[in-house]
Amino acid sequence: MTLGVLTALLSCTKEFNDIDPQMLPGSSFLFENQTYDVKISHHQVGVVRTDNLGLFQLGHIEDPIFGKTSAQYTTQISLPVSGGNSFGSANADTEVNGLEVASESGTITVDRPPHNEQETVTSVWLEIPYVSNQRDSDGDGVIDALDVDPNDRDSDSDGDNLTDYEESRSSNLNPLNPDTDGDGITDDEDEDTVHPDPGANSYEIDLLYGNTEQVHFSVYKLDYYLRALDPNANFEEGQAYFSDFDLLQLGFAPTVLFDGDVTLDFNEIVIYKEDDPDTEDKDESEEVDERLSPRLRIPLQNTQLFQEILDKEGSSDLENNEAFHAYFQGLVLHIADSSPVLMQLNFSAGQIIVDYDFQSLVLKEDGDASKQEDYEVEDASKSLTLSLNGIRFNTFSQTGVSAEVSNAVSGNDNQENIFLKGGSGVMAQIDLFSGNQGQALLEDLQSRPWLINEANLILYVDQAKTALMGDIAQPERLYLYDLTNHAPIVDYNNDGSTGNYSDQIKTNYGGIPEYDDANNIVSYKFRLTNHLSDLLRNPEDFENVSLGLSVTSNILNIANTTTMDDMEVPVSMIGNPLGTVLAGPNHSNPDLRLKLEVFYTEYEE
Ligand SMILES: [Ca+2]
Ligand SMILES: [Ca+2]
Ligand SMILES: [Ca+2]
Ligand SMILES: [Ca+2]
Repeated sequence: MTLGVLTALLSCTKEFNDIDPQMLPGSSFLFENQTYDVKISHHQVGVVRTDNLGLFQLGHIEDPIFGKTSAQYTTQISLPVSGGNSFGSANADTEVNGLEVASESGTITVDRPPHNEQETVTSVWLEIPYVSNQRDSDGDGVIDALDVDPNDRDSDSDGDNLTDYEESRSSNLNPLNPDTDGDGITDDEDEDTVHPDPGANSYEIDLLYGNTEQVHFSVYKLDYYLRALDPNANFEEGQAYFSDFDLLQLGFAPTVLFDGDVTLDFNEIVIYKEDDPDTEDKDESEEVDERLSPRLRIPLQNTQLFQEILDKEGSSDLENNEAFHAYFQGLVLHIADSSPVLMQLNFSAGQIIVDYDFQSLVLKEDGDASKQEDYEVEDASKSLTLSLNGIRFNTFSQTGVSAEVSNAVSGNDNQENIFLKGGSGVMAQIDLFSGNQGQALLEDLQSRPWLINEANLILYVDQAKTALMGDIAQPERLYLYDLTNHAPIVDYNNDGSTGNYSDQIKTNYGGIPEYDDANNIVSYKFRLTNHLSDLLRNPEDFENVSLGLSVTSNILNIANTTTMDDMEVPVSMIGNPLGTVLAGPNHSNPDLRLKLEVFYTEYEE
């Protein structure tokens, strides 16, 4: 090795500018790494379009850095795709006019008399599933959240000396209860255990933040028509709904459907069959009819409003959902200021279940369908299921933001930290090779015979700052993108890695947390190897674009939404309420400073 090569190797941790190009070797291959300064700036999202989010939020979280975030949810409700205009067993026309069916020969084969079914609402429930998962990494039948060792199939989560795997495979043992049948004899000693509920499922509840024990919940009926098309765009474009549109505060949601404390239950909901009086030797009410994933379940008052829907059977107001939205309009969901909880629920699977009794007209046993007197009235019950679909949007407020975040947003910071916060919060801009000096450096690099092996941005969490945020979770994914074109970078597009969970998707591109032993997030790493290669090797085709950095609720969602100030931002950022504080390029701890790190091979052309 020549002296020149040795000097170059020793210089490799210095700033690039410090290296005299004369010192670089002209022949042979060298594996090197360098770091380069980056520049950051911040953008406040503020008021933003929210009717196009993939994930919505409801409630409040507060921390001393980003202040208080509040979210309210407004939604239309929709009739079922079929049968939304007909209740009970007969439609409105049959109820009023009866039903006559003639055979081909002309004789009457069905002559059902007119009959009012008198559909009467008995209860109304609002149900919204929690976002939940059943991730079981080791496949031992115990979900990760409850598994004492989620990477060991032979773990023994309930400590009864039988492994999770063998207990899960047996139909009469519960891997999460050392005494499955509760007779005082543990499973390993018990020779005749019977599992009392062999079909039971466990779930991990995701995306609930804060105090999740009891929540003061309110549901209001909307008295405002959410139009689908924008009259200012000649009804050719969808109407945009923004995060400052608060129909509750404007007085357009006057009718209370629920207002009270709800104790949250995170267990699956088991619905049993009704006992059939005809089978005397069997109690069907002990048989499971349906198992539902854990969900928020709220009994709605003011059931008269839903009675009115049933009374409109056959009316044009129920003819299609366009008409129904004009008539029933929708709901506003609100969590009281006094409940420090923020929920992201599976609103698109939300529903209102209207249970009702009715008088069903049925043909007597061995009756003749062509004889009116052979029909009789029976008590019956059914439900109408309305979905929380149609136009829906979040209303946000963000108050009490700390001075350091405000200063960063207005550019009066010293690049000590990067502040990221979803919803109406803050995103960051990262510029590589910025300014005249950066441009000169970039041009110099473009002239060099380098093969880029890897280029990284490692974003360290400023744990001293995030500790101030208390127990609020840190974001589980960040998104780095081409801010100039509001599109993914090439490294994102080229990464085909995929799976059911965020940390299995686009793993090479990155943005996935690294955790320490205490399970705190240490850093997020992005690889932008292809981005940098393009920039250095094909400068005529690739511009040195600004990069955007934000939190994300779904790394696969690359759609954008618009702020009131006409800035485009990733929709997935608006759908994540969380925030974090990262070390900036000028952080007080030099080891944590954000730099562009490049590993390359130098070769002779
Ligand atoms: Ca497991
Ligand atoms: Ca295990
Ligand atoms: Ca066990
Ligand atoms: Ca037992």
